[in-house]
Parts: sequence; structure tokens; C-alpha cells
Amino acid sequence: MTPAARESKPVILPRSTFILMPAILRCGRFSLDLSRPLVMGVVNVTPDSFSDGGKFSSPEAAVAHARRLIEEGADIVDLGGESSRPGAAPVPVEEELARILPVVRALRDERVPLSVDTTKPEVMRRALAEGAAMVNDITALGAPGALEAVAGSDCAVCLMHMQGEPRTMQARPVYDDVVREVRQFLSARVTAAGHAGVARERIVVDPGFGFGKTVDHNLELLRHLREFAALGVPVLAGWSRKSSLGQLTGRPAQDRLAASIAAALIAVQNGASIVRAHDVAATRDALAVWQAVEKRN
Ligand code: 7PM
Repeated sequence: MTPAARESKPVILPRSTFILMPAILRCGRFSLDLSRPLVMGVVNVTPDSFSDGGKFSSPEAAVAHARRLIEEGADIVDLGGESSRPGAAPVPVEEELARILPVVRALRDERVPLSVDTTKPEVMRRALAEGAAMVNDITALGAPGALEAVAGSDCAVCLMHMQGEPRTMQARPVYDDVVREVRQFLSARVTAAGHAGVARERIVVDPGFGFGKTVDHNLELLRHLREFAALGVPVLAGWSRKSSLGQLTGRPAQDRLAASIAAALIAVQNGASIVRAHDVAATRDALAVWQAVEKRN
């Protein structure tokens, strides 16, 4: 069988199958214990729009928000620029550095690892040098120099799938078999990261809910999430407040908490090790109940 044919064979795993997966995620100076599901708290480090139409970017506000999420029980804090939003225009590197670096500096001695949501090798290098412990890249380290930017460090990396680019990805997402295609892409990126010198214990994969996917694509990926865990690295799932949840419930982003919790719980039930969430306290509570039932203690 050719490697391609072998990869395209569907992976079917019963609920009880033991999957050899690192029980820890190496993440800079941290070793994250994956024996319970972890919550990655989302912190936007982007300019806020005000009613006068002006923009005001406050690193202090991002730092305060991050500290609140840590108090709520965030296991990782993800610092995100605006570049990944559907329909968003790219942010110049100097602008992204000016947003992110002051926040990394202020939070670097907190008790949880800092993740930087970026696609730019320069931002990765500078953030890692300032104490970030994880790189969360919606392009799965696809930019020239991105693999090299993380390889020499001990940071964790999240390799995410996206079809197209943020500005246009939601226009008309098309797949022949969304689960197979996303799994093949992530498998190839795990291999590429390995060849670049990133140890498996540092790698997380993410199907990229909402990134060039319709509601039906997102639901199909969620249904089959366990097949991603079969890649042998932890799976991260980000459903929090996403537009698919709006389409399923008819609710605006600020009213999607219950739907976000439901999706996070299904993701964990289907093998996710980390969920990315805005509402950390509520997500932790839901996962505590799941964990108690799972462990029967
Ligand atoms: C609008 C749509 C605004 C989507 C913001 C978003 C993910 C991510 C984002 C994810 C990983 C958000 C997203 N989503 N990184 N960055 N996985 N790894 O909800 O699902 O913040 S941006």
C-alpha cells in the first residue's frame, strides 16, 4: 500500500481503545498534565472600537483579562492578534509585535503558560524570547521560516487546519471528505514539524472549527474528532462563541455560552485534550462534571 493510500483509510476506534499518546505536553518551562482536559483561555490583544470610531489598544486591559482567566482556572492563556478572524485583513508584523510583546512581558511570570496566536515567524521568535511557552498557528507553521522559528526552542506548538485564508475562507468551503482531508493535512504537518526537530511531546493538532468550514463540516469534524486523536498527539478544539453555534441556536456571539459549553463537552467526550474558550470558569465547571463521571471517583 502506498503511504497515501494507507493514510486515506478511515480510522475507526472504539471508545475504549487505548491510544499511545504522551500524557504530558511539553510547553516551555511547563509540563502540562493531560490526564484531565485542559482549558485554553482566549485573550484578544486587539484594538477595541469605540463609539467615536477611534481605536484604542490597551495592553493593560489584555493583561487584566488574562489574570482574570487565570483566576478562573485557565490552564493556558492564548494571546491573539486580529489576523485570524474570518474576513480580517492581515496585520503588519510591527503592529502585531507592538500588541503582543508588552502583554507577554507583563504575564511571563504567571503560573500558566502563555500561548501566542500568530502565523508570523518573527512574532514567534520575539514572543518566545520574551517568555511565551506555546505557539498557536492557524496556518500550522506553514509560513517560510515558521518551523525553524519554533524548532530551536522548547515551546509547545498547535498545528491548526484552515482551508483558504481568513479574509475569504468562509465564502464557499468545499471538501470531498472533510474528515479525511483535514486529518491528512494535520498528519503531514506533524511529520514536517518532526523533521524540523519539534519533539512529538510538544505538538498539538486542531481541526480548525470555523476556518473554511460550513456548519455541516464543523459538525462532521466534531463527530469524528476521535480520529484526530489517533494521530498520536493531543487534540485541541475551539468552538467557543463561533458562528456555527450562532447558526445552530439563532443567538449572537455574546449569548452563545450554553452552546459553547455543549460543544466543548462533546469535543472532550470525543477525545479532545484541550478546549479553547472565552468563558473559562463555566467551561471548567462543565469539564469537572465530565471528569468526575469519567474517573468514577
Ligand atoms: C471570529 C471567528 C473571531 C473566530 C474569532 C475567531 C481558533 C484559534 C481562533 C481555534 C486555534 C476565536 C476565533 N480560533 N486557534 N484562533 N483554534 N488553535 O474564537 O479554533 O477567537 S480565532
